[in-house]
Amino acid sequence: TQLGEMSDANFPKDEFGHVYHLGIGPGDVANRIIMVGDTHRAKLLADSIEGYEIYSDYTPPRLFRIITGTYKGIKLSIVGTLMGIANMDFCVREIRAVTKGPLYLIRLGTCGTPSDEVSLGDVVLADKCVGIIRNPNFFHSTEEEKEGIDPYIFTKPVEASKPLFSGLKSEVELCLKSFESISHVGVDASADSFYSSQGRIDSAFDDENEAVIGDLMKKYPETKSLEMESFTLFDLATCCRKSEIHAASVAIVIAQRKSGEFLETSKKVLLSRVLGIAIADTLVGIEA
Ligand code: R1P
Ligand code: URA
Repeated sequence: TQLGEMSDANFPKDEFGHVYHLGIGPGDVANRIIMVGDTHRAKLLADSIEGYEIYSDYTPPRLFRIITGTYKGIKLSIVGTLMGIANMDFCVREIRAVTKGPLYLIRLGTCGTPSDEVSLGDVVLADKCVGIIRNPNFFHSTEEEKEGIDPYIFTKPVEASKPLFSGLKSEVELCLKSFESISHVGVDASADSFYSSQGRIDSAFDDENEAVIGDLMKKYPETKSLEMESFTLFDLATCCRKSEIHAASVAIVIAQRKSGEFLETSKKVLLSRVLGIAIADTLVGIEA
């Protein structure tokens, strides 16, 4: 893709309709999309979904990755979104800007779990998401001002698209039948940091985060996953005014925060491949 000169400071596009950060234009991305944070996982899925015929694989200068092809005769994209709130925001808004009609977005992520009911290598399907935000006003206040200000803000929950969630749940349960892994339904908490707002202790920074996971579990006892993008995806999907966006999310548990264990890479890769196929089947199974 050759990007031209951008115009319009409000929503920059070039003369071909390419958007500024993803570098894609009309026709370059499908309305059914698998979203992953890791661009190598995007390629791994594209290579693992048998019968997926890739017709474009684009990495813009900002290093997102947009793979588009057909699966079972239906146009399907796999997008490497990179990590965090801002990157998911670029992806959802710029994909919305170059597509027409309903969008179906399913995120396949990795996550930590704060729950002792969930094991390494299990899978969490988010029926709703909350956000955890490190509150700068707390850290830049005097001791006196800090009274009544919380170091972390927990948002209200935002729900997954019900039909997409239930289709995804069936496909995920089916695909895990021959594995040790179990799928759980729960609240996903998407944090604005892998570290501070996920309760990781880092003596190099003033984070005041010893209580953040306990406070989260008090407020949302059904929390089963901790990651960094699904809340933004659900938030924007439900706030979209231009046609509908249906969003759902599933994550592989790679960090058990109570026991301190971390999943080995080969298991993460195997589960990614199997879940990628389950998500592709969910997306092409939708009657749009
Ligand atoms: C942090 O390691 C990253 O892993 C999780 C988090 O949401 C964050 O993006 O998801 P991905 O594996 O999809 O990137
Ligand atoms: N991704 C996260 O954001 N947190 C984890 O603990 C693991 C993956």
